[in-house]
Amino acid sequence: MNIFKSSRLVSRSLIGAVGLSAIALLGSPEAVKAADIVCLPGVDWVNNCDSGIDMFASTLDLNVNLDLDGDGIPETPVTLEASSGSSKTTQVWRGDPMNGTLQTEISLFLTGTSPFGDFQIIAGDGNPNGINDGPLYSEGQITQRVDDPNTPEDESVFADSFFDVLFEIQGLPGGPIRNQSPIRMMGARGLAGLTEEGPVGLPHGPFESSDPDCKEFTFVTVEYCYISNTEVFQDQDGDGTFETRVGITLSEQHIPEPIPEPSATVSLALFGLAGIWRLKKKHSLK
Ligand SMILES: [Ca+2]
Ligand SMILES: [Ca+2]
Ligand SMILES: [Ca+2]
Ligand SMILES: [Ca+2]
Repeated sequence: MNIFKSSRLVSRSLIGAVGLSAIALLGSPEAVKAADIVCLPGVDWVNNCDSGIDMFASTLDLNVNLDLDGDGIPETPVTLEASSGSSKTTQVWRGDPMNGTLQTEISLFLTGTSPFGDFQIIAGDGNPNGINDGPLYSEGQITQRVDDPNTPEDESVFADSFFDVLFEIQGLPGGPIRNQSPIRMMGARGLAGLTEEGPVGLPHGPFESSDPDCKEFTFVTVEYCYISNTEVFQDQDGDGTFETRVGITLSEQHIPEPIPEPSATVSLALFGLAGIWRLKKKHSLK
């Protein structure tokens, strides 16, 4: 009786394991082959994840309202689409797990073309190591979810993640701009594990954001969104502190981007947005 019970348990576990492997194989995009899984998916995965650094390509969509005439009132909305191309210039350090939480630090360098010309976005202190090494230090957390027994799915296979980001944008009129208060970029899906390319290459949880400015990208693994306004400043007297308010952010979305095919889709979408902006500008000048 006992033997029968335990053998049934074993076969159930085996079926479960085989089933999961089959799902993993079927559900895994090609990117998984290129990027090794470093934090294996499964229940309580965060606590089984060793520290390391993930490197990936990414795309950023930032809308900012600038005060170009200096009257204290932002009047010029600008869409800034930045990308690393296929370069893995976005890096995330993650520490060892502590009670279901990983400390993280992000560092990125992205470029794009705005109505004012080429621009660059830098975020983080440039040294992703969990230590504050400079004025743009940007930290975050990955936190294991707890299962809600009232829902059919096991939420403990997912983790929440966010980054508190300080950035600098170079190439806009009047010099570089920075935020003084970090913006919190929230993951719009539950993370199901990590590869050496961070969240890229693994299927994660369903898209959860109800924010209309947070766009769902079906070909990527997770979207990070923020819509609350954050003021941006310039260092107009050149003393190294950014004290002059020159605008306010309207929305921001950051996408770890699988490569190579989907980048073409993004480029097309960005080209379309840039075209719309130019048309609007042309129209408003008349
Ligand atoms: Ca103004
Ligand atoms: Ca650092
Ligand atoms: Ca549940
Ligand atoms: Ca200054």
